[in-house]
Amino acid sequence: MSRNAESTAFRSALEVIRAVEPRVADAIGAELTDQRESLKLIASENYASPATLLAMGNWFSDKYAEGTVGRRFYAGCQNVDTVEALAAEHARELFGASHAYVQPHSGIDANLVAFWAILADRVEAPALKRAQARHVNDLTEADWFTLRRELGDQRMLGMSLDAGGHLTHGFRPNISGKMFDQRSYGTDPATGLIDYDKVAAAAREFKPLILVAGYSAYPRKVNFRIMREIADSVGATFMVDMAHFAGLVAGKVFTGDFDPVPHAHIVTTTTHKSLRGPRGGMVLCGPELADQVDRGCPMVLGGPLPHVMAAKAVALAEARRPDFADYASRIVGNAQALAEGLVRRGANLVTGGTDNHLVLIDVSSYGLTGRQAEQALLDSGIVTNRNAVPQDPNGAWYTSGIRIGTPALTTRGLGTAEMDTTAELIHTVLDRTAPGANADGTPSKAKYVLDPAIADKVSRQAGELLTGYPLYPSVDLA
Ligand code: DSN
Repeated sequence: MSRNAESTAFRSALEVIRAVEPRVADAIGAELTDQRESLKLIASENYASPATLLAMGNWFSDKYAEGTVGRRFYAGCQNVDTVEALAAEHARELFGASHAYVQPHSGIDANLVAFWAILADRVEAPALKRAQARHVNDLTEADWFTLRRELGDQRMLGMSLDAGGHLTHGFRPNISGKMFDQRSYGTDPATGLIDYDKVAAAAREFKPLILVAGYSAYPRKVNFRIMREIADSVGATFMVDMAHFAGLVAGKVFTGDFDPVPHAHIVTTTTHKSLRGPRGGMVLCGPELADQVDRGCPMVLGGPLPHVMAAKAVALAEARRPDFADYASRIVGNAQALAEGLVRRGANLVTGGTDNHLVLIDVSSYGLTGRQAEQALLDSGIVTNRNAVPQDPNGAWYTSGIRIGTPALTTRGLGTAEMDTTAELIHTVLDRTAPGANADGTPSKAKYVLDPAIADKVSRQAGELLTGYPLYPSVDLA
């Protein structure tokens, strides 16, 4: 696609928007400038292609399409059928899955679809059978009461939040924690790694209906073959949330025991992280759960977003191209170079390094909380996010960690040499930042002291690093 065509498309779109609400057009333009100028190291973010972005901005947004391909509750869905079928086909081919459901609007939605598909299969279907009913509407009041109790009385075992698990894997502030009786498995305090024997022991003791694997802040691979064996040994359904590392699975960096698709009963993901698609979710499964998964809407989802499904189809088609595998392997090479650069300069990393796209720095060795470090880095033009580390004494708000990831910078084209420079910039900021104090002199977990001259210098250096790697070089809004 020519630079001209993409520039014209985005410029024209902004002109049309500006005619109605110029402040929105300005904010869209400003967002591009901000993204172009910052060293984005947020592990869960990326830059979708112009084709993916443009596929979302159109009249598909106007269409209701509850139901599934060829079986809708609304008329006139033939074009939505086309894009939904295409997105699902690309997903199946890309991941080697027998079934793909591309309607979830986000990762939490994908997880809810999976949880309720499992509950429908493991709890509701047997209850219907026992009552000799075909549909929940056919149950007596008493049987319905019993079933509702049973649905709300199931167990889930997932990775603990401070070991890198995700809020949607059964934690109380999230709906999943209110639905399930949840227990967590953590990581070995000495190595920071998952201890599979301990997971197996926890599964034997707790006997969960669902064993969940997947993470948002664990810098290593997970052996899904072993996790499946553990699930099978206690009769649990094995679910993997691969939202963070779907791009590494798609790009065949995670294969064999580390590819969740052949091992899990059901796999969920977002489409916008390392997979580099539009914001959204997706569920993959085998034939046993396919019918239940397809009931995601209206079970827990509103009408599908056809414009986003169109963009999913485009992004998944991109991920099937051979250059995506190269991209995925560069993500990991860059994360490892970043980790090595940080360790060489004295940083303390959870597990000492990384096998995937993310690195977790324990900033307590710099005398800082995650919150202080996050802000000091932001002042210096480096965008990261604070994150708890295992057994974090500062909890989930202040934290003791900084999570950094390489999918976005790798999309821009930065390589291992630039990652070493990035490590130098991060280390400089953390090393030169001191914890601050409250007005009464007590230590603060949020305030910090960083010489503005250092922040400015690092900011300039970060900008220089990016000049060789323009973001959306095909898009000129001037
Ligand atoms: N917000 C995403 C992340 O940063 O990991 C997942 O919820």
